[in-house]
Amino acid sequence: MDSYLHLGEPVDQDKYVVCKYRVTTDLPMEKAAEAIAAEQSTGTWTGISTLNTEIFNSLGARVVDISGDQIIVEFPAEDFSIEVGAVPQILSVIAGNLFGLGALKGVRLEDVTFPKEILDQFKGPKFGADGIRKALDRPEKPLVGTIVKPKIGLDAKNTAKYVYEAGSGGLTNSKDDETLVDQKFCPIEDRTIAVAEALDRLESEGHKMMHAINVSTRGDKIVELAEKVQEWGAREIMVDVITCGFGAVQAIAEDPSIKVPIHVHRTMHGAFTKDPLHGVAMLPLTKLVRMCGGDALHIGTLGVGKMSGSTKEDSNLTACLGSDVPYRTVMPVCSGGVYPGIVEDIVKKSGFNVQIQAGGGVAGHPGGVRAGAMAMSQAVDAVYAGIPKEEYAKDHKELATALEMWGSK
Ligand code: RUB
Repeated sequence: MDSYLHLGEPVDQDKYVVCKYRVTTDLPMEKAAEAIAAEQSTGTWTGISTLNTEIFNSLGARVVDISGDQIIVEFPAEDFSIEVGAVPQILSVIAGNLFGLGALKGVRLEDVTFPKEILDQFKGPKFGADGIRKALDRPEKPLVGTIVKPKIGLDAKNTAKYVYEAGSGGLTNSKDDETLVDQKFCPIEDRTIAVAEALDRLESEGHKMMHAINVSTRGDKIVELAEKVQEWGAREIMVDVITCGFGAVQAIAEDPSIKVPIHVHRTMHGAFTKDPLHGVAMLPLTKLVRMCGGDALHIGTLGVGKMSGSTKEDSNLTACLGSDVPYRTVMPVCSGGVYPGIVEDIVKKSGFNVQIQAGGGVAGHPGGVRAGAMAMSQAVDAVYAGIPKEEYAKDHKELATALEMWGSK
């Protein structure tokens, strides 16, 4: 049988799923790359009598480039399920057993591109960034939101009160946090109804706002729960994509009965995105969320907020907004340790097509939630108008208080 190494051959993005891995190993890189290509396609740790040339040539993965610790492996499109949009099987190929190979100290999936025949199996966002903007009547300015804090503990009435105050302070978005779904202290039905009333009240006062209700639950119940919260008045649904699975986002997005956007939280991603030498980078996950129909997705704070991250997160932004795939764009959400003083920095990196949200950076304002929301809105207004925040704060006292309290970085 031939080798899995095809170094120097052109990368063929029309016929292959092309993956970029970063590999740490004591083996010669060619051997390590071959081990990955073999394990993830037609081989295993030893030669096998059942593998013939026809199978090897048509389905074997091909290592087409090795540069330093980075390797490019392409997988024939035929290695992937003909079942429409089957992410579990895709992940088993591109991000499966390879992580456990004992001969490798570390492997990280950094990027992936899919050929058209696979992209066409997916539908992408039903609303996307533009749909969310349209629903909010906010065509251009960055969206500005909050995560209701504390993340657990408020009852339905106080959650709705928080949302109302946030909206009356100018926020366009709010959301449940990742650990709140349907607990005794805040049943999802009561919360959804109370929040819907708060949003209706805001709308009757001339302000449009969305709140994402977290429906993250077991696979056989999640679409039903999404349908229920929609009936109870939810204007946006939230899904924790890593804990629920990509199929959960896809099932909700593709269900014709669901007529509201999906906000995708990525809790637990740090378990495999954080180590620069092992795991899966956020970029491939962002691409999969877009394919599966997420309308808004957390992408980190471009190296600025509380969760670790780096300017490499720029590529997540591009994966949300780029025009290289046949889907609507996804609203990138910068979240995690955000407060008014860093909004300018984030927007300078992200551009205006972004949702910036703060939990502690709103609820921690000494003037309360409404004042905190005003400070965040003012920070966005300042950068949108091209006015330095310190200047803007001179006649916007909520922003001035926030800058004084938390500073700029
Ligand atoms: C926000 C918060 C969110 C993070 C998750 O609260 O904790 O769950 O955005 O991070 P706060 P990421 O504004 O008080 O920090 O989006 O990076 O997954």
